[in-house]
Amino acid sequence: MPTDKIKQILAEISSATVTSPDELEAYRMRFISKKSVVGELFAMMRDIPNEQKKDFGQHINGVKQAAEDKFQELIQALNQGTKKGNTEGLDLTLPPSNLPVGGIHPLTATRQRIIEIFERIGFNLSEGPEIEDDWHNFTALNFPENHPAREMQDTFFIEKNPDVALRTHTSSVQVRVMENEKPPIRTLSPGRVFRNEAISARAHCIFHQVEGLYVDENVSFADLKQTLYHFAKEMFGKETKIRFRPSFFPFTEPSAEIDISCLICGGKGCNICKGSGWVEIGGSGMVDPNVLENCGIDSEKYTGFAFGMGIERIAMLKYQINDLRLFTENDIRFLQQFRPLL
Ligand code: 2U9
Repeated sequence: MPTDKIKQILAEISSATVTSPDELEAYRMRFISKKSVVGELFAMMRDIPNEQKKDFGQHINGVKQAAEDKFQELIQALNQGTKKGNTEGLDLTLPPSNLPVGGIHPLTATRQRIIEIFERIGFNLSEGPEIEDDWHNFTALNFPENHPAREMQDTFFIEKNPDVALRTHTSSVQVRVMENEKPPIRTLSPGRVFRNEAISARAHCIFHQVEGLYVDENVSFADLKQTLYHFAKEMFGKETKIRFRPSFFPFTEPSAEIDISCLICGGKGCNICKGSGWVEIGGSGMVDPNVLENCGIDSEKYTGFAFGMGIERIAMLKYQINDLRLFTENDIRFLQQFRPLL
């Protein structure tokens, strides 16, 4: 019987002390865990002659008990030490290690950058309700009575009431600004909008828009072009070019879609811009005089330009994201890519 080994382990157990959780864990590993020295004693059992097995068994059970009793004693001593303020070796000024660091969501970062760019050239921010009435979402904006956007399949109406709907654009916020303020008006309205669409890689029923409005005397299409050119260069880089394609919206006349030169190929043509060298970032135009009048602004004296962009679209171009659903799925593998580098 390995009596010497047993004696030596018992002596080690009885003299053990710990001053930190790490030392307590080291004790547990040496005397309690499966791979401990006590575990090794149990493994020796099979080589002990049968007539000594009972005696040896009693001895090693005693060692096991002593190891466990001592373990409880050490836990208590360690707790007591901490309660009494025994902080020796503990540096409370050290920063915590391995704290998980979050990142800014790409939509938030994009919205913030857009706001920053327009605020620096004199636009203020305006907010308004997400649940809107027909006047602010459609009628004031010159939508004809029979416009398809007013249909149930395009707009979320609340309790089937045709006068209460989730706003389909943030232009409704700017109608409210024009109703309540006198020109000059230079305002930016970012916010959530809702359209009754099937969710796919390119469309969602809830998305984010930012719309801009500038109303004053002598505001011209040249001002619109220069403002959006400035935005494009600030947002996407100095070399970015911009072009306008004629379009139609009920609330602007003339209207134009805004393209920027492709960020990937610089305009040469690639699969992102489908070979055209241009990618669309939003729409714009001169505010229709009917809209100014609907909001109590004299269209003989004042003119204005307006523009709208999808924030998701801008973020997708900026960060080369190819599926809109990634923004809302909260997949940590996607979000982690926007963590700050430490
Ligand atoms: C007022 C008058 C006019 C805002 C404008 C657009 C053109 C436009 C789309 C871009 C992509 C919406 O998110 S999107 O689907 N927007 O094309 N928006 S002009 O015009 C206004 C706004 C307010 C009072």
